[in-house]
Amino acid sequence: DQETSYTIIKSKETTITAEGLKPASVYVFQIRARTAAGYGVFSRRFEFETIPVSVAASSDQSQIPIIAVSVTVGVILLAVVIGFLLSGSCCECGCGRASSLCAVAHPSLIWRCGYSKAKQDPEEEKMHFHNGHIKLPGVRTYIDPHTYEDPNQAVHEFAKEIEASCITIERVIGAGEFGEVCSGRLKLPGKRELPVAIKTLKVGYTEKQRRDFLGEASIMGQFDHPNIIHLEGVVTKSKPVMIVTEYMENGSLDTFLKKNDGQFTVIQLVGMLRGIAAGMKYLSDMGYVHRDLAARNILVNSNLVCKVSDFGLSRVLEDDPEAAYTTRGGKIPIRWTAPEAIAFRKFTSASDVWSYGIVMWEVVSYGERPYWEMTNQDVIKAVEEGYRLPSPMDCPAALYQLMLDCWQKDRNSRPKFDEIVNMLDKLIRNPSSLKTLVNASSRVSNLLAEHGSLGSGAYRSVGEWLEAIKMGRYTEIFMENGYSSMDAVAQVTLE
Ligand code: ACK
Repeated sequence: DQETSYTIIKSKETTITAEGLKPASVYVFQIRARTAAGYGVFSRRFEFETIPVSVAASSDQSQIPIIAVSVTVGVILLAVVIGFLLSGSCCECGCGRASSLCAVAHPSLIWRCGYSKAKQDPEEEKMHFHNGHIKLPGVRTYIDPHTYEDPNQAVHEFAKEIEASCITIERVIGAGEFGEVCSGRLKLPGKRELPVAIKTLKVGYTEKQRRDFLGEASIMGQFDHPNIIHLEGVVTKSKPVMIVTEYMENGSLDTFLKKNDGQFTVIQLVGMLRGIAAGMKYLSDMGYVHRDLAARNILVNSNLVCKVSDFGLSRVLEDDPEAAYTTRGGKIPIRWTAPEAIAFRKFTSASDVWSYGIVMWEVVSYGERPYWEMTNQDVIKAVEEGYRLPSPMDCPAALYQLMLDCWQKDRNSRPKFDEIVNMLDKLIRNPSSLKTLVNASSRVSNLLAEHGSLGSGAYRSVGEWLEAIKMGRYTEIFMENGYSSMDAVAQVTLE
């Protein structure tokens, strides 16, 4: 339950020695087997505590081999047992697959087969697990394409192969990391023609690029929800390799909102947010953590329906121009990411909820950039110190409160996506609840409260203070309204 990091050691042997352990620390070991059919379930947790440093230094260190031997014995025993289970009849449905593949083919048997949520991080040596949660019979679970030895098998398990001759490309609508994004039409035999978006893989790709490119289709193909972008299929048997999805007439949400600044009713905005929350609830129920939820990764159709898009593995973040390298080497879209995910890569549905709060703020402020021109480092520091984005202009108080709830430091205190959906539904059913807006004076007082050092002489001028809180552009307004000294600013009250 503590904020720890996790390491995976992959080995072809049935023994490993865990080296470089810290003294006086508790280590938990879990073991799982892997065959060509995929991963088995994790073993139960085995806990070991390393000896304190003073004992380690004074003793003849004879205890260290004991720990290593205990681990080794545990590994051997578990590898044998799990290996037996995997090769044997874990799957009771008779399909002859190992448990993880059985779960794909027969989701209702997940419980019986004891399927464990697959990892999402392609970096196999070191990775973090997401909160494992118990799956109920009949509940579908996301399966990481990496659990397939052959990525081609994964893509064909989850995505339909489309004949290139069924696709007409009409125009280029954008550029992705792997190639152009086009709009066009899909005419499958016996079906009516559909407008589609087509992502292409540029020529001269490497095998890894092809795998990563199609990885997105393997993920998207597992989802079936009105607020998740729908995969029509893939073209892999001819070139260029393509991913074909439903066409979203209004493109990505951030650009769409900027283009239509101030044009929607509050109910329309809440309707968009409700859709995104419903899509995210579906993903979190499936055990999928998005990690890059932001308005730029939401697509909007002609009916203003918002759909979550941009699925991938490490690629999601590689592809995102907002993602920056952290000191620990991971690439993270800082402004949208929860502090625990930035600090120790604890990506969970709760960190997706934090990002969702940022998306709410983007939507209500019509595509404004979160934290404006603050640098990533300043954002990290400010958020760590308790600073939160102020309410957008004309924001219903209930929506701003929900944003603040999503930005609770303690991730367990944040609302869950189903609670967010319920809350937004209530607001939509009772539009008068959206009439109370966060007023301008409390917007200011939030800023003042966050920066309590106001009256203490920390700033020599109003301009310096506003610069410090990244609000320098308001200096003139303060001056014009008579707030020309820090003493005058310190007198500002809610009233
Ligand atoms: O803002 P946009 O028009 O919406 O520009 C980007 C561009 O392609 C690069 O990603 C657009 N795009 C991506 N997927 C789709 C889709 N399914 N339908 C319509 N436009 C899309 C996106």
